[in-house]
Amino acid sequence: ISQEPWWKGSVYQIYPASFKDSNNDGIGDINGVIQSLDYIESLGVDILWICPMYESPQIDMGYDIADYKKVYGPYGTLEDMETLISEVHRRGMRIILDLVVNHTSDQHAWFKESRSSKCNPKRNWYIWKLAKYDSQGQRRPPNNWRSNFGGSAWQWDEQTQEYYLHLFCPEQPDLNWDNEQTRKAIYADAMIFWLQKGVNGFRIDTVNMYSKDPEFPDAPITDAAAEWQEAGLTYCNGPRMNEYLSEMNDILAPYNAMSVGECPFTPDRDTVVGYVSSQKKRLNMVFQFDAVDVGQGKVFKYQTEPFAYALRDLKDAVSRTQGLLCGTDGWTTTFIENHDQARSISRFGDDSPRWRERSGKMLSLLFAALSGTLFIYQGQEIGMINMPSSWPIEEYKDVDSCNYYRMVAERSSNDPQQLTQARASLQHLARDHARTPMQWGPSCNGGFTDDSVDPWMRVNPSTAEINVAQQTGSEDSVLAFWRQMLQVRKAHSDVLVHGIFEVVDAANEKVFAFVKHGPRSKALIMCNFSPSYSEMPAYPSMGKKELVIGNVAELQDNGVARGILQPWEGRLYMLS
Ligand code: TEU
Ligand code: CA
Repeated sequence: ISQEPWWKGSVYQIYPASFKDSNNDGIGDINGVIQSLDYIESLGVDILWICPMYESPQIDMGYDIADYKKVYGPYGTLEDMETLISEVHRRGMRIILDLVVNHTSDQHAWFKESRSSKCNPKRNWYIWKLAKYDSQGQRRPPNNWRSNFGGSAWQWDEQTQEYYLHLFCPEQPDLNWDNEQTRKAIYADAMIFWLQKGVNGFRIDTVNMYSKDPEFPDAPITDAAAEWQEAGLTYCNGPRMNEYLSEMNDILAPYNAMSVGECPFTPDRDTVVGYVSSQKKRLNMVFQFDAVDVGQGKVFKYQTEPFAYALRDLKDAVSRTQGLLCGTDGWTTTFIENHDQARSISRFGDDSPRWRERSGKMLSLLFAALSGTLFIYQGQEIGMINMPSSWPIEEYKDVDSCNYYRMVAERSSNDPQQLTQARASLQHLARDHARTPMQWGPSCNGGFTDDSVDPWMRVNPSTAEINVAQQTGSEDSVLAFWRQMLQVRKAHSDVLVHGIFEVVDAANEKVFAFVKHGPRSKALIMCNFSPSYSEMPAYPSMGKKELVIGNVAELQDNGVARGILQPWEGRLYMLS
């Protein structure tokens, strides 16, 4: 298996602002990552993914880049990045960066030029359009698209009297990929500059948004009461996507670099297969949103009450992304957390003190038994959970959360009941839950920064019980389980990393069971998504059945003989 491409290994994702503050200014930094490399290596991961650490006004936590070739001051310097790259390599691991090139910051020199006048040579580097006028003569944007962070996706520019497109914040203007000069500049600054410094590839932000339909058509109306419509299906996967991805691949290939593209709003399997097929040479793999979208609202992701979801939906989501390996030459990914998602234990497990460890281990067992490249998000390996419900709304810092809350306030004229509901939705799903500082130890700032300092986001008080220091010394911690699970994954990679997924007893509302088919053997995985005892689904297996790993100690297990799973129990058997 050693001739396998290295990018089929496991990835650990780092959010620099919240990982480790090495100089006690309350903000995580590159040095903090360097200091933690032994810890990261000890998990058994192969690749580090560093979220944006570039120069940025931080309107969207660095996904608004002002200079691709500079490092954001509070995070460190270019030299720190060079040290990080070589220290990662010295440990036999690889490092990938976030490539955010659908948009820049409005503070990027390119945009400053572009907006300065209609005849500036960079005018065409962004997407500028004339206003429309309605029957009353009112100025209107070119179409009805809603931005990902709420409001119109078009911003009026007084100086030059045109609108520019921003699929995210107004401070994140979309680049015009149809302009070849722009693409060349993107490749030079954002890709080649870093590849030459030794980075091993990129996680590519919103990769399927680069090419837009040149007609910029209105999106279908899904929310009749609203002015702006959800438009993802309209603006994603435009006509020149494949061309652009091939071009990017030509940049990456000489460096043997990895590419994983974020691919929201793509229900069509053939489109995805086209992106990840190895023979087509576009992307190595993509992140599909199927699993992390389970339980989110259809019109607004936060509008979901009640917060229940059907286990069937999670099974279907996993089946779809795992299915990319069936009958194709493509590759896939497996993950349930990242910096844009609330904590998985709080969403899909049970974050009460009684069950959080066990349900966290069960989720680890499930997602690390799936095929594709595995992504683990910082803090997931110790079972971090959502922020406490007692925290006031002021503790939410994410632009998406803040915009959503403000929208509800405006729409309802501050109706207390609706505000309470919005608050509850954010408590369940906000991106902020992934962004509270990493919990290294039990002290009040969790060892992320000195206790005398005010960290940029408040440390989750659960750090008293959920932290690296405590779990490092314990054999049955969530951390120990993840390490073990990563070993199991490596030892049985033909089945767990490469195997073909088959769901068992799909209709079962409590147990998520599946088989992974490898060339020589099979694995059977069973996870009880409920706080009560559940029967193991029947799976006819002739030969030997060996329990490889489970999250309930054998000794206290008296149910197995009767075919019973304990609350939140997960088991992985090898069948031969
Ligand atoms: O996310 C893009 C994306 O499609 C969404 O999941 C987005 O997080 C969601 O619509 C917001 O609620 C990427 C990054 O991962 C995210 O952090 C950035 O904010 C975004 O792109 C813009 O660069
Ligand atoms: Ca710092």
